[in-house]
Amino acid sequence: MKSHTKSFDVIVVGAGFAGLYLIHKMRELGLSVRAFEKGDDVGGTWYWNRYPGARCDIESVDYSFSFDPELEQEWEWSEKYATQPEILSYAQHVADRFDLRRDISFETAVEGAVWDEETSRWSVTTAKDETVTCRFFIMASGCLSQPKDLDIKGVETFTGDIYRTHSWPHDGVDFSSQRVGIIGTGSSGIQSIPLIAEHADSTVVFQRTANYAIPAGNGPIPEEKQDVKSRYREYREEARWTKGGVPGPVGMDFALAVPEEERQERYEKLWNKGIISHLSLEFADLMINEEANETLSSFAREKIRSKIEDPKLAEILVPTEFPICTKRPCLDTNYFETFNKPNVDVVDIKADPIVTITPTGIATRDKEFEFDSIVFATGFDAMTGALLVIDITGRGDQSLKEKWEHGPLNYLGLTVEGFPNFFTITGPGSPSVLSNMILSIEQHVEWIADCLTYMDKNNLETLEPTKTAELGWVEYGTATSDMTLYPLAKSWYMGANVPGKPRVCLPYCGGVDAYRRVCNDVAAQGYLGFKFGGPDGEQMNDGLVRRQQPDVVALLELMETMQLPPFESMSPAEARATSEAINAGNPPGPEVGELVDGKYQGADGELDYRLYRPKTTGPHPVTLYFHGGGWVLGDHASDDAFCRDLCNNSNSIVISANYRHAPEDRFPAAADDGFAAVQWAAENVESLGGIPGELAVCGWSAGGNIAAVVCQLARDAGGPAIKSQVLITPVVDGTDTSPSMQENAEGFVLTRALMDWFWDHYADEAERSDPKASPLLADNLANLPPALIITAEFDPLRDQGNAYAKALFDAGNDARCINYEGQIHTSFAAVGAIPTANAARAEIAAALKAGFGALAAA
Ligand code: NA7
Repeated sequence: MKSHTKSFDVIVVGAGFAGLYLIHKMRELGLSVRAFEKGDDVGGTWYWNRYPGARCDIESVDYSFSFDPELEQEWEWSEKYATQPEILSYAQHVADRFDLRRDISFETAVEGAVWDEETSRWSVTTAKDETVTCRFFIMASGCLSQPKDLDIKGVETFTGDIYRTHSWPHDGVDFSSQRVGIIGTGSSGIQSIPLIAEHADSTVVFQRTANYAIPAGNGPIPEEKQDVKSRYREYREEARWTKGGVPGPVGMDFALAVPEEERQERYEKLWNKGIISHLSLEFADLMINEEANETLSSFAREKIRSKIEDPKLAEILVPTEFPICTKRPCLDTNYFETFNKPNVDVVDIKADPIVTITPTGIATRDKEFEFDSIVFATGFDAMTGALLVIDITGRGDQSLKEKWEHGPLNYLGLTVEGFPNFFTITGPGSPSVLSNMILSIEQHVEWIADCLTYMDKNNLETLEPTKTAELGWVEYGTATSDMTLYPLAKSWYMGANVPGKPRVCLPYCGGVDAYRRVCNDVAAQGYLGFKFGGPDGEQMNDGLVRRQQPDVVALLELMETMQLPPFESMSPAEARATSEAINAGNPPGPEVGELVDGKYQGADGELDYRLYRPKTTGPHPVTLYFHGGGWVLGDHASDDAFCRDLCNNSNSIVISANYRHAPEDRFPAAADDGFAAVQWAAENVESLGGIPGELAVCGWSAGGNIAAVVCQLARDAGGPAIKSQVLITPVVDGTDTSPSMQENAEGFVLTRALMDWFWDHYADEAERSDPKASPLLADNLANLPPALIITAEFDPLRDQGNAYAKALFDAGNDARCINYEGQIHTSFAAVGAIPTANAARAEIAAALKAGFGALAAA
């Protein structure tokens, strides 16, 4: 690569693990590199945080570099969880081994950086008043390195000693014979309190929020990891494709679907393993469903309670304010047990707030405490603090601080629009703190190195994300975190620990595997979402790397790994068996008031139905529901979770009525059964617990087809009266060749080939233009019930759904269509699996409610 010798090709801020690997990697590319480091040695976090008990909460065999097999082999970790001194000496060893120190300026803080449009270079100034320039400016300044301000009144008046966990004296502190007050019960507090209390005369902990901590079970490297060096290559590769960057089991089943006893057994094992990155992965719903999470939270609470002798102290120390894992869970060694000592106490400062720090100690509202030392373990201005403390100015004099006033806007957590040739390692918007940091650091550094190589090969000088890509990524990140429980905690993940900080979920919550796929896809598509500058002018490669909603992406990725043969290659019997097997793995829906299975008289014999009754007092209106499955698959119970959800949300009795299936019973059997079902429901409404006259129809996919057809048949037959129709991604036109049919022909779950297969089983070509098969093609579309039609952006049936709504509207009906961006054909019925479709489900329920009369609404 070309090297600019007058200044540097690359300037790096920080000489922690990210900075160290960057220096090594940039050198490999033949670039000149200089790192600036505030401390007087390498190590970053592990240089500064020297408080007693400081350890990593990721196992040492995982929390280590993978880029050099020799380094991997020569280094020996002594414990499951390495101590701060051991990790620091590992960082020092890496620096020595690769001779990295010669490219680091120690004790030199970077204060500002300005992009120079003329020269296309960054001008970087340090606290030592030097100015250096570079082509690429890379922040490797850490996610938890900028301490939170000491935001407690009176700190400066205290005449004893003040210690802060993040900048602990290098020679240690002797607390013997001292009265010590400690503020903060995050990881730093929980790790240090037992050791401080071991030596101090008395210890008082000031706790604002009780925290979850699981026993670390530290000791020698666990048996199952002892041979890891002999299989490190495969082990590391496995780690790269996990959620948190640590190999381990991932539960595909749901906590709420498992018997209590089995759940407790699994939690017990999980607890004893002492690995925080495995906690939230035990079941698929732990981080997306509060009720599911509560099963683990309450298990943890009981474990914690059992360690504390004094029930009054237990009331204070047992965490209740947030779902487990929505704040980073801590690993502890004798933390809760420490409070059983007579000289250790805890003050609940939510009940008895700190009023001020005094010259001699801490005054709460109710009491004065005297201390020789106060320890602050109050945390960090996480993820953005260390980036914004430096005055970084991009194009058009815009500062990063201004740009991020309402939260960090960036692309992939790596690059920022308006800030060319600027990278952030493990920045907000990347998995960073929700992952094994060293693994994520390696991924970022290697991605940047590949990107710079690409630029070099293509004679490109500058790179910067486009506005579209940046906004798309921020929205994608928000949609991802909104699906989870993370926003429920007042955590530093959410920026909630720093007063005035924008409340956004800072890390990307989709996992390092999904994130790595995104970054790889961006690169594979010629750095999609970036614009490049160079001697040949600007090159723009605008676009969104992920166009579907994050949960849809996850589902599609999962299906890809399952490598299922397409339904259309199967016989109907095989397709039904496969569909049932898939259905069995779906999350269970919510509880309803009552569930009744029964039979009704279809057009040609008895058929099954399943009735879902709301928990509220009846009578209720009735929603007659028709399941999806292309007239071939499914039955009255196959959309169970969706029907439960619909019942609760619409406060109506939902009756899922089965109909005869093709190819055994072809057109118009399903439509005729649908009409028989609506007649039966209307006639039996009172005995079913419904309100006479309050009947709506709803259906998904082929069920949407039946619901639409039934409305036309009921109109033509002069009844029964139907209050409204809600058609979810319905099939309404068997002759459709619209753009959506073509754009989505190859994807997404419902393909064109599959739709053709369904039609072939259901109806002959000639029959497909019959309005009983294709309601859109009816001559008369007037006088139909009010309609809501739900369509999905990535559904072959999108345009026909939209066309039906328009045709109904044009014929004088109350009809509307809502197209949901980023959704696919199967999104809406997938309750629990596709939470981004919750808004659509709420809309469906609201439409049904609105269609029912005032009596029903009451
Ligand atoms: P954390 O996890 O942010 O913990 C900080 C603790 O300090 C937490 O208990 C806070 O209570 C408490 N705190 C912060 N400000 C105050 C004030 N003003 N008054 C009282 N208490 C306060 O930081 P750590 O250093 O422990 O750990 C950071 C990460 O490092 C950790 O997650 C691991 O990944 C490693 P709150 O919970 O906000 O009510």
